[in-house]
Amino acid sequence: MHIRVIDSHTGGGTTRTIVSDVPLVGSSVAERLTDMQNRFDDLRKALIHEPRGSEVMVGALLLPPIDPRNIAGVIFFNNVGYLGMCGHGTIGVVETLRWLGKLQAGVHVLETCVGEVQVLLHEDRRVTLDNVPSYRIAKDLSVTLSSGETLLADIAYGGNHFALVDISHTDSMSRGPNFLIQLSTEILQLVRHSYPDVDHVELFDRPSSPKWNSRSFVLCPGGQYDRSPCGTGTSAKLACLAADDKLSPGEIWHQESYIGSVFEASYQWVDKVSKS
Ligand code: PYC
Repeated sequence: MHIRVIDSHTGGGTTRTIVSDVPLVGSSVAERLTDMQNRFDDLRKALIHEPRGSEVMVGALLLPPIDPRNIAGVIFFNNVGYLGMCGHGTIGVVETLRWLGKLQAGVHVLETCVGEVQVLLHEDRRVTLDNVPSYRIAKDLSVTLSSGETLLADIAYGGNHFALVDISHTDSMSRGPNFLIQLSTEILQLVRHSYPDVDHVELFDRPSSPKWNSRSFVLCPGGQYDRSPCGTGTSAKLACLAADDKLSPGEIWHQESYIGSVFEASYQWVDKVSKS
């Protein structure tokens, strides 16, 4: 079987887009995802695992759209399974479609297994995306580590489920990625007792420059960290800031990644009832 893929790069995050046809069945992207899990999971592993891939990579399988007005369907995956949505991956897919000559500047809609995502390809090749509705689920969950230290986690959804933890009162961010992976993995295991859907952890510290609002370290489900600022994680962060009245609708938030790349984000209320 010959599979054609195109790799792209979004603020440090790699996206491997499969552009060959994979004959999935289903009348929604979620149903096609189930078909992929049942019949083509070896393809996911072959494309993302070494020696062809790497654990830091996100894969994106392009599908014909269900609604012909949309540009494509997309299933995101990584080294251990499937993602509801992926912000850096969406930007990578848009750039790949542009590079293939299949997308012009303007507004387009991609179908993901958690809903439609509107994307704007700018004339200068920047990409803006309007993510699925995001919301906070819980505030200030106490998480006591084996060291005895207690941290507070917010639980929020931004296309994936996140535990968000402020570590700016500690020196953790300066202790290197191995330490941060260990810390966030322990937080993940503790949080999942109460919130089993959570599969990403975001640690927040002060930014490296006063131009940005915050710097994050994001643990992904496969045990690696996101090199990009994490689009779905940034949406989860904005949901928490909105719920706490710390950011106004339309106000810009600059989220810096662990490696120093930056996403610019803002929000609008869809349904204020979801505020917790
Ligand atoms: O950008 O949303 C994102 C993302 C999720 C996992 C890795 N990147």
